[in-house]
Amino acid sequence: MKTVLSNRTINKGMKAVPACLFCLVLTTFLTATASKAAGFTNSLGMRFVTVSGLSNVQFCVWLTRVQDFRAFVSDRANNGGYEYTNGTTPWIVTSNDSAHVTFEYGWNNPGFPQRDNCPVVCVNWYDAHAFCSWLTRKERAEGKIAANQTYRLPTDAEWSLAAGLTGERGGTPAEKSMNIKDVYLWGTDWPPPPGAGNFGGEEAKDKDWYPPLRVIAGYNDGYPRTSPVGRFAPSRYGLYDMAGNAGEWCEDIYRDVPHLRVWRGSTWNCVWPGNLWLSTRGFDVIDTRNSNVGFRIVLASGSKE
Ligand SMILES: [Ca+2]
Ligand SMILES: [Ca+2]
Repeated sequence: MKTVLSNRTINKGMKAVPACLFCLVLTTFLTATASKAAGFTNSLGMRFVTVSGLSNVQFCVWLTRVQDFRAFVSDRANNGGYEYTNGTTPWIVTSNDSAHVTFEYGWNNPGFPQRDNCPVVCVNWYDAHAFCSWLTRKERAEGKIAANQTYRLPTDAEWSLAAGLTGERGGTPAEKSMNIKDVYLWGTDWPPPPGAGNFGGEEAKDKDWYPPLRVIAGYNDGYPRTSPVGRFAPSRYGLYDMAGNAGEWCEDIYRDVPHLRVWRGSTWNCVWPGNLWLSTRGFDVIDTRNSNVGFRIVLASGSKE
């Protein structure tokens, strides 16, 4: 990880009996409002909540899990011919070091054991898009979501808002990266307080860890690689793993070349304070698969894409 994190370097509706048209309209409005506030659970059991300042987007509280991605890969009749081995071979990250390996590795074998409820990793930006397209088609057909609702990756700006990061300056994600210093998801303390997230703590230094690399002294989260989603303190909006566990692809170009895409939210192998600042962006080539990067999806309204 260099400046930035590059793996190469480094609830129910209301019930009422309306007595008039006004009451009917009001009841409908309140029901919709209550449902939205309570969140939405999709056909895969992924839970979505609203974020202050984003009226048309709901964020999944979890990173996309292995079990979610498996549902996509397994649905051969409807997944658009998704073929994992058409992409680049994956990078298996052992710490801040990484190695290119064969297709023996991948989303279902990232070089360490994965539980079904751990975040899927070794997925590139195209894989994440293919998952979103599949899920949108599937749930529109099932009537689970409306015709104007779409699953997609968050934008870089949406991700910042969801993380509670405001006041950023700069145009591109590259210009914004690391501009707000020493601000973490949990505040400004270093090292992280217990239970803050899954990072490169003392538990990470096992036989596969790159020997010269330090870990976060005095911090032990119990998970040397990925951890099941939802195990650590959530953000103010109830989103889990916004710091640590797996990195999260976003829609945006990192800077002026289209093949470099942003990812946010730090990873299980982050050990340097700057890597955990909320303003810090990661980036990678669009077809890169890393064992520390996955994705979080949003449900957007107002698009018929
Ligand atoms: Ca850890
Ligand atoms: Ca994360």
